[in-house]
Amino acid sequence: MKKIVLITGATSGFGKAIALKFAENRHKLIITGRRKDRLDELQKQLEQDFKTDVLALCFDVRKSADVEKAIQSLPDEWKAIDVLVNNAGLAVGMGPVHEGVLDDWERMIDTNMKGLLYMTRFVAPLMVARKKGHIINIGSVAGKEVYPNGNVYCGSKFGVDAITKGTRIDLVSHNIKVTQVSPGAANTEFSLVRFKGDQQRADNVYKGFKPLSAEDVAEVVYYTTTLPDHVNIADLVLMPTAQASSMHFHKVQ
Ligand code: NDP
Ligand code: 8X3
Repeated sequence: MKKIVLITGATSGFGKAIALKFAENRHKLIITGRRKDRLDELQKQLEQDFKTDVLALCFDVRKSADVEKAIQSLPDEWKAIDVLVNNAGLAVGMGPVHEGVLDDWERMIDTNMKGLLYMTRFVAPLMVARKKGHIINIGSVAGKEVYPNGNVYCGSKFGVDAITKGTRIDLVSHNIKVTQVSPGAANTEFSLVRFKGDQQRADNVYKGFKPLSAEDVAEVVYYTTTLPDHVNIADLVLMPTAQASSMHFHKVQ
């Protein structure tokens, strides 16, 4: 059955790969992000390569009024969202808490926690009304174990972990699946964003081992949507084989 799948942060990394994976399987897609040029390009690619219906919505998940407007603007036939992938997120900076940059903290908390909450707040009622749906939150190993200098990013992902559990409890009586997928190190634009455009520093993160790819994560996210109605993956942690915890890597230089 064709599903309507809404993916936040589809302009890059996991979100883009998840969009491609669902399109490959002929589902209808609502792709979102802030970079309109990338959204337009992806929409064209998905429509051409997979002949699937795609709707692109350009907005910032940190702005609750814009999130509400975007969801309200959906034509009725697109409001029957089957799967919401709350993927948009970022790390900004990395350093000890006493030297923390307040603006970096705001961006992480506002995007990773509040943005995810706004999306859920405006999409979940549509699912509740239909008595079906699946919300997939992208957490992180950083939401399972804190690592040095990761303080606020880790905190925001521990927040995602708690919000996912709470959402699952609140929506269980409405027949809505709530899943968290928590990846380890994956080579996307994540580190480039974290290190504010320093490509060399970003590349160093993935030196000496084979990180996850965006496609690896997309494969797992897609898998969680292929199970029978009565089966829900509550929490799934995936890491590169060369990673054992948020701090332990087997690197060969
Ligand atoms: P990328 O930087 O490649 O992608 C991040 C996406 O989030 C982009 O599409 C970006 O779109 C979107 N985004 C960021 N801020 C906003 C915002 N305010 N409003 C709307 N969209 C936004 O990184 P990843 O694909 O790696 O990251 C995706 C998710 O996975 C994040 O939640 C991240 O924390 C998590 N994660 C990443 C891991 C990794 O090692 N890469 C591991 C574990 C979890 P745009 O800029 O166009 O708005
Ligand atoms: C991203 C993975 O380990 O860089 O969430 O925090 S990590």
